[in-house]
Amino acid sequence: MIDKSSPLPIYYQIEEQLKKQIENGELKPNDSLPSEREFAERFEISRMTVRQAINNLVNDGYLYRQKGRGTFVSEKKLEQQLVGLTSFTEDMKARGMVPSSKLLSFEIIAASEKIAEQLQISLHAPVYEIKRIRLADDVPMALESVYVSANLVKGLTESIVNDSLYRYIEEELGLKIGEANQTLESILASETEVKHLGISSYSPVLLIQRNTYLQDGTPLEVVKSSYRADRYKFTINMTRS
Ligand code: 16G
Repeated sequence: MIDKSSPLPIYYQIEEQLKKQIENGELKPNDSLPSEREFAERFEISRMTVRQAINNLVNDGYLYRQKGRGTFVSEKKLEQQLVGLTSFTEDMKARGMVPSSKLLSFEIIAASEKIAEQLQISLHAPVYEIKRIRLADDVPMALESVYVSANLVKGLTESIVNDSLYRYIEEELGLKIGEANQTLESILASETEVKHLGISSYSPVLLIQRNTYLQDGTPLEVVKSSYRADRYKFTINMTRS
């Protein structure tokens, strides 16, 4: 399986072979990999070469290591198109997964200067602060904090936000969601994110900040979400003008 006379480096050949096995399902999520020593013996190559291939695959997210247990195949990342303005519930249902939320906090607070400015409401006006863990098929995917004006999004309850906020806003309140601005950046997970997302310390997370507006331009929500970088991949389609 390894061609030592090929101009392609051996570590690269191993990487490509493992990737192929992961992509065609021969190796499944959470399958364990043979040890570096077994690999090296099987292919008659140095352990250094095996380590290089495995390190690259770990860095690219195909494999993960567990201290004292070995190396395993990662779950496939969810691909999320950055086009339509969709809700978490819609995104998960569209891929046949069951969305759910674990409510961490739900309260009315007085708008801080920053939130008041973004929602264009007066300082200390009532604002719902909703903190949820968003899960797909019972696996935590993101930690999300949403701020909406209590005078605009009236009558919110815990059971509504345990279901879908966008569904309530559109179907029950009849408000028309128009557009959103969003930024996406990579950060290191905080202790809270590590705890609630079940990821290891020092993992990266994808921080998304969204400001959503109604069709008439009224600011609707200010959102901060941390998505698991090991489970999410965002895709964008671009057209050259
Ligand atoms: C998504 C949105 C968030 C919105 C929520 C509504 C991002 C980064 N955030 O998580 O802005 O509040 O969906 O979801 O995409 P829901 O209708 O399922 O409650």
